[in-house]
Amino acid sequence: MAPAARARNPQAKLMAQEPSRNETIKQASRALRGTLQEGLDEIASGAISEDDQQLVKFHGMYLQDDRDLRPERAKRKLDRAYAFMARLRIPAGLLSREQYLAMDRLADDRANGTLRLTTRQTIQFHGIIKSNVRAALREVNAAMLNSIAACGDINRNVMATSNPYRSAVHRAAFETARAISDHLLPKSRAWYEIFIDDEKVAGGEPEDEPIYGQTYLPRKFKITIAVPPDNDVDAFAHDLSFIALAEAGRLVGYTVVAGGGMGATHGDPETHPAIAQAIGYCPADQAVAVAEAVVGVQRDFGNRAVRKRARLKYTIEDRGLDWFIAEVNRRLATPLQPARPFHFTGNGDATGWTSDTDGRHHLTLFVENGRIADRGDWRLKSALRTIAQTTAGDFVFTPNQNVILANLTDDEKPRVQEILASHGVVQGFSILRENAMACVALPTCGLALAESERYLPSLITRLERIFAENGLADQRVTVRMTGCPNGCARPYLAEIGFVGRNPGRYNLHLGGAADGTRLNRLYREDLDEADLLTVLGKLIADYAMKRGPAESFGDFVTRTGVI
Ligand code: SRM
Ligand code: SF4
Repeated sequence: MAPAARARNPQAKLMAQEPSRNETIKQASRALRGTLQEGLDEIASGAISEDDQQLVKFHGMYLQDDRDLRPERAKRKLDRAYAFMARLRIPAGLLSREQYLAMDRLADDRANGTLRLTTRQTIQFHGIIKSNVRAALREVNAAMLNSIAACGDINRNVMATSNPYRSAVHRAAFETARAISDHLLPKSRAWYEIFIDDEKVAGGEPEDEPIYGQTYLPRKFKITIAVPPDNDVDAFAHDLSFIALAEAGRLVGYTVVAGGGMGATHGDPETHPAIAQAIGYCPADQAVAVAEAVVGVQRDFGNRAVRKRARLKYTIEDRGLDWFIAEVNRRLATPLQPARPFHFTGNGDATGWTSDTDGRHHLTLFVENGRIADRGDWRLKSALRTIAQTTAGDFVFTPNQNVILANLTDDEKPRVQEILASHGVVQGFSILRENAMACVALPTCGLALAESERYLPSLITRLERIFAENGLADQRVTVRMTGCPNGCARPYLAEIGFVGRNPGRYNLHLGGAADGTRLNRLYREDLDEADLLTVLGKLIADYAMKRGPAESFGDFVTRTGVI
């Protein structure tokens, strides 16, 4: 095509661009093997090659280093303190107590002694040194778990509104999450071969990948199932979400929304967060087919040249929603029907005890920023271990980094209460803290520009004071912080979002909806703590005086034109 014609046609321009380096790595990887075997066996360094660092993500791991130790090690001319982060695939966040106990042990024996609950209903381990990687994954495998495709350019862990024990509809949503997760797993046996010592595939030939092909997807891909009125999964933040429609206590179908995503880069207007848009409705038994069709469109049309523009949200933006819906329908035996209405009331977790109609009890336990550890008098890790050892309940991880101790009997309920109390795990946090989330950031995240998990708790203490001084101690407001603009704690959907810009400095975003259906907007850039508190102090005082009845903070700043 002539250059002039190409300039008028952005897609032709895209196709004319060279594929990114990652595309070449995937293509040459023999279904995600690369030289990972050799790299793990090599003992001279705690790291692996750069190409293998990209491939190991498909197996649920990242090579990281302890950034706190960087300056001192550099001074002493030492290599970085390398270690791996491993993320499990746990569809809808459900673990048996035996599985939880195995992961609790693994954290102590092979990682840094803590478990990190993520914003996508799973566990991360940090600090696994190279010589421990295989042993760690063998323990994961022995517990009937894996980390396959937990990271990488592929469909990740599938989320669903928490706790399948809550109702038949929740159970059905959970089953859908599991079915989609299984269906979209890669066929490659590389994970078993490299880490678990599986037999080599006959002739060492790479497997076919009927859904993905040898270059998998252009970028990560994320799916959730939401059961209204709860939007705990933040359905609009992901590439693809299914919003359940229930009739007479049965899940009958899903409104499908696509093209959400949080990631952005400071100062790059080509990148931005986006909320997913409705593309139609499907009966419940077609959800897997719809997921495969949407994945197929993104596989074929996603941007494989510029990784920053490679998510589904940009494919839809570049080609248009109508084109996208038509392309999805072309791949389905039965086209999508018009989207059905849905109503959400919030995107947080309600902490505390609930009981279901079978007389079982469930405790949603607040875990600050998802970190399960023993710290001083707060011995959460030991408490959860003891609960797993002495009750028969399950563990459900929530999209808000909390844990539900689920399916407990009448006898077990008081035992759980006793165990928590005797380990110093008393709840009763402010509603502000319970609705706050921070991403991991420093010291492990290689992309962090500022603190997040280690800083948010103290900032919340200061904000609690401001809310209390204004008579708003019981006001629910979502606060989310990330150490960089990638958006791992979904800060652009929060009523108050802090996005790391520089050490100790954050962009302030305001105006998300309390039910997660509206993006917030950038209000002020690069503020330190003193400025953040001054700016927010004034806005919170205004809110206390001028808000409408039951008006949320996010709605107030939007209505009054603050942003
Ligand atoms: Fe994330 C990259 C942690 C949920 C958007 N994310 C990372 C990495 C792996 C850093 C890296 O690439 O080197 C972080 C590892 C930190 C560490 O030390 O553990 C990281 N992301 C996390 C977790 C653990 C945050 C948490 O505190 O819970 C979450 C793990 C989820 C899981 O279990 O799978 C996590 N990440 C998210 C979410 C939220 C979600 O999906 O609901 C998002 C925004 C939604 C989205 O995908 O658009 C998110 N993470 C990113 C991005 C930006 C992607 C983009 O489209 O631009 C990156 C950077 C990248 O991919 O290049 C990233
Ligand atoms: Fe790291 Fe940024 Fe994600 Fe936080 S938001 S975990 S700093 S990539």
